[in-house]
Amino acid sequence: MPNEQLERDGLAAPFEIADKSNLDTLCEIALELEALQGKQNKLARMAGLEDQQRWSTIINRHMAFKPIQDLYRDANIQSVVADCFSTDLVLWQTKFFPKYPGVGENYWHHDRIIENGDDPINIYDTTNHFSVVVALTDLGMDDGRLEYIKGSHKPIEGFDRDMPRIFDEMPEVLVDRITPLTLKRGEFAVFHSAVLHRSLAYGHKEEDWSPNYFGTPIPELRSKATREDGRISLAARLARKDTVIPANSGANPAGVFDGIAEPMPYYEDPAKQVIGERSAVMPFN
Ligand SMILES: O=C(O)CCC(=O)C(=O)O
Ligand SMILES: [Fe+2]
Repeated sequence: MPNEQLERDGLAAPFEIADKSNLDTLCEIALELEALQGKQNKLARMAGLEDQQRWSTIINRHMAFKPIQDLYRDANIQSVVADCFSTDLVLWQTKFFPKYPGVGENYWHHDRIIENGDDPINIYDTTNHFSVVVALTDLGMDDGRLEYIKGSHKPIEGFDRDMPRIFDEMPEVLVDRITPLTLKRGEFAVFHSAVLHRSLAYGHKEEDWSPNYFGTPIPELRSKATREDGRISLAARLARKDTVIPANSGANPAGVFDGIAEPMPYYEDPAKQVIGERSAVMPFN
């Protein structure tokens, strides 16, 4: 049965997962992976690799961590996705979004990152690219809240969609469509991946917020925040089964399909993560 909200707004929510028993474990996985990345990035900086700051540890860990797979087998996620988008889908990307005091915003963007192989993005095709976002903790108004542009899965008069995937200034014509998406722990939303959305800097009060306002990371606040202070969402991207997923978008950052390689080697292309030259011998004198 078509979901009226999804048809109209491009997004449907809130739904509730059937089994919440894994939520704390999922948070723990996200936080440990993020902490690991922080350490790796610090070491990369100390090695002079300023331009090699990565966030690969929090992307595509569903092959390595069974609780993530179990989440996507949840009876309610399965039935809502099947009702809304039908079956024969693949999950090709997952990403944790941990935020706590001092963490900045995620700019306006859409999740239609790929089309089919190298094909150009076909933004208004509503048959094939979908997103699911699950609240692993409450995602409230002040918790780095998510917002989306109602109806942006369809052409909107006066809005030219020929623009970068990520941008910071919402065109005036769309400002009155900005809609908060708040979710309680264990709730989830589904949306057409073309729907424009963002999340605010953590801790912004609504009265401090105005369209086109963007917070920046505040390192002093961030370093004081404890892991329990924040919020975490987990986003997944789905595509029709026969979609050709480009190798660098749908890869396990650890290398092989179900690998858990920690720490992560800093390779541009995970497919190159085959250790060929092992020798540690270098000229001495
Ligand atoms: O939760 C967030 O901060 C961002 C989520 C997001 O961009 C997504 O669900 O695709
Ligand atoms: Fe997104």
